[in-house]
Amino acid sequence: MRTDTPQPVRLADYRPFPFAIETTRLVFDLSASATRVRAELAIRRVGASAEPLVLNGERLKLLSVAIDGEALSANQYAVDAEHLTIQETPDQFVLTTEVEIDPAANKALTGLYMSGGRFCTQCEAEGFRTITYFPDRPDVLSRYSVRIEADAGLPHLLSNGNLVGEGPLDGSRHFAEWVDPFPKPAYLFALVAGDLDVLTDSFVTMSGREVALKIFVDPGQAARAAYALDSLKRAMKWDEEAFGREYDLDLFMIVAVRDFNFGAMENKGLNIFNSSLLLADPETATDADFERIEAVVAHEYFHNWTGNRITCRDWFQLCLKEGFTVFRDQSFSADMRGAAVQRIKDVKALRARQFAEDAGPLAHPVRPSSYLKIDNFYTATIYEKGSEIIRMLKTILGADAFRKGCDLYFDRHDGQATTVEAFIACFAEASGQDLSDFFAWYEQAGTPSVTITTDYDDGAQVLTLNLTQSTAPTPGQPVKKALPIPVAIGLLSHNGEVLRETEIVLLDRQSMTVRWAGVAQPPILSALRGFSAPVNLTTDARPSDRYVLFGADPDLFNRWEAGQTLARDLILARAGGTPDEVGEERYADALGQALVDEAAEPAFKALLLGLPSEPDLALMSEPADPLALHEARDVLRVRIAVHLGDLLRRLHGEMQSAGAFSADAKAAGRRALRNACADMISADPHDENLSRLIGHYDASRNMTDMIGGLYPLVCIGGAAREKALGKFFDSWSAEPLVLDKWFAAQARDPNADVLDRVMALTRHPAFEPTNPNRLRALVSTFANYNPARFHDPSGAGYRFLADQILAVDKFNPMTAARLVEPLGAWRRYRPDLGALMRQELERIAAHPDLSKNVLELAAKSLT
Ligand code: B3K
Ligand code: ZN
Repeated sequence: MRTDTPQPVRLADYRPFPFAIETTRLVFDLSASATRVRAELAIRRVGASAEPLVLNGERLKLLSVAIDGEALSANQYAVDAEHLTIQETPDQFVLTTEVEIDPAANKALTGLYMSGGRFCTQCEAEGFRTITYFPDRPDVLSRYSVRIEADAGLPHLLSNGNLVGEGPLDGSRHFAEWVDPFPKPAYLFALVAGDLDVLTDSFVTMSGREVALKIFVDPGQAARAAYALDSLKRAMKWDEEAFGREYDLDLFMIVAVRDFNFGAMENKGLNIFNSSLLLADPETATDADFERIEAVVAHEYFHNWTGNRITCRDWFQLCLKEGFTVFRDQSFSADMRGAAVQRIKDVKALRARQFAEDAGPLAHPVRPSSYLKIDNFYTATIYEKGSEIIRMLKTILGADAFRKGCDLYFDRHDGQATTVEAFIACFAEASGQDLSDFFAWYEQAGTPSVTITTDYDDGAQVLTLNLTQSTAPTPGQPVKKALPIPVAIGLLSHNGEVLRETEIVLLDRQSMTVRWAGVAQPPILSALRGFSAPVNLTTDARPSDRYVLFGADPDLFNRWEAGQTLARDLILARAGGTPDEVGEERYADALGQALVDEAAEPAFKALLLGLPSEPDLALMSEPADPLALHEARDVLRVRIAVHLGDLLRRLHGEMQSAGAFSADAKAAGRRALRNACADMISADPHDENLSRLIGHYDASRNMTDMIGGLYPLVCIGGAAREKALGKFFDSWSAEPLVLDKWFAAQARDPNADVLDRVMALTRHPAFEPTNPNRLRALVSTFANYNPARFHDPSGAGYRFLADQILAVDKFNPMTAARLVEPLGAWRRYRPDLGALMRQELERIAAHPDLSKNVLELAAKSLT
């Protein structure tokens, strides 16, 4: 065990910083192992107190410190592992510090580090303190000017804002000078230096200003940035139209790097991206990659207003920028790709990640009230549930009042670091509605359960709806309040006609009753349309009602949902030992009918064909038995593959496109349906099907089709698997992003020998644990997406994960911590499995020298 007990940071302890940093001048003398950073901070005391100046700083070698040009002697300041403290300062002064840092040794990938021979930074949330001494907190905004000096072998020297000077220096060195006119918190600082190719374009904003756009990538990769550039321009235009937000600098830059702890970062004017979320062409990227790139490019761009121009007062307000920005990027994707399909995908992701988090030991409110490491709070709850809250706000207020509230927020808080309360106040004021109850959505953890029962009075033609809600206790919150839950409800007749259009019922107390008159015949309820609130819904619907919805609900989300619910109940029944064979056949029949519906888009049919995932099923059965769920799900797959064999083969053939590749949503939808058919066909691998799948894989000309062929062959196992994997490796071993897919396909392999194979892959020469993409492709994919094998009854899967966590924690705590969650769910599993999971968590928690990041999650998972 660690001997020191790290102290949590609490929202209740927030105090403004007693000094303003009016300007920040940084001079970087770059060198791989000994970079010098000089910082000149123009500081003014705010308020009357005589508090000392305390700056954050970690892993810095302090060379000098001076006030107004006078060097301080050792007794005038104090340095510990995390701070520089100066007890007595003038009220207004310039503080100059000089430090040395070692970017080449930085494998934590936070602060200034090296990736592929170039310098880059990641400062959110608390990386800036490993670059220089500074008040590293989001409410200290300062105007930055930056000078970078480096070897000429690093031709591009980039930072935030506008380039105001560059030129040669003595020897083989050169410099660049950058000025960012917008005050910003330190977490938005960025620097990149390296040999890069650039793809250039421009965008004319709504007020007629021309903005230069530049995307920097590895030499030779510029063509692969074209889709990101196109996405950026569409996002810039969309934000003007949908939110009235215009870009504000003359230059917008994005840089792609291979070694990055997460997806991307919205640094002012200089976004830095994980190359996996920026580089794409049809040969090496799948449609899912294209889709993610479009969404993440937009997300980071949208942060320019929701995050940068208006930032967070403290890190407890993280959802202020993240939840809102996810809502904005989801709305953008819905406009680009079709609202229903996008909504289904967003809800699938929400349930898989956020509902799981909310049901476990790491459940926390969208605005938490304490943390040990803020890095651990970049969670699905802050992001995805944070976005759902904004969506509900829009549903409750209506689009016009919502937009007025946004306008007021942008107007009132521009240039500030603010709070969730201030944000909600804008909507209350703009709409005239009292939103005080709504705020509980931010403060209460856990997924609410909503139950709706109905009573139809034939004679009076009245439908009575009884709605109730409850939320189970979560850690630290034993008693829950009722929340205002918008439930979108419509009615269908038994032959699928519309009886009543969608209406929002606001369930804002424990239980309520609604009476609808004029309902001319016994109705079928279509509730929670479009997934109008992030809740678990139970109704008194019978399977026959669900089949009506599955065949005819005009709300496509609920049509999909009806199919998922039917499939889920069949799988859970079989896993629980009470299979319903007749029901399974009926489901396969209904699915077949849905697949031939001419009116439905291929992208939607592809989603219908996907059965509930194993992790989702585990969440719905307690205690979960992953192997039983896997086997029961497989039985249903086989039944569908056999029952619908001809149809699946026909669709698989029809969806093949002969023409040139297009990345648009329509073409991607056809590929998705074809690949979903291939996946289902693989459940019945007789000779004809097998040769069809081999043909699919061998003939594939783009990565979507190739992965769509590879994975079914991996599932089938045997010689087909070995051959396909061998061919894939030989073709792509020089392409890191594609090789990640090779590792991931093997981590998802459902065959019984997979754990040994995954362990062997950690010794493969191409396995680089210091690269987060590669590590996640293998280890995280296995632990999260292969439950039947991860939960091996011997506990070997858990042991493997714990060993990986401990090994990675030595150099990259942030990434190690992200691997803890699959073990944290131990209470929800079969007791024998749960005990083995717990044992591994205990082994982790007892490890000496554990990082705060991993310690926080392991400890919370155990208590
Ligand atoms: N704001 C960053 C996330 C930073 C994560 C720090 N651990 C990317 C984003 O959400 O847009
Ligand atoms: Zn974000």
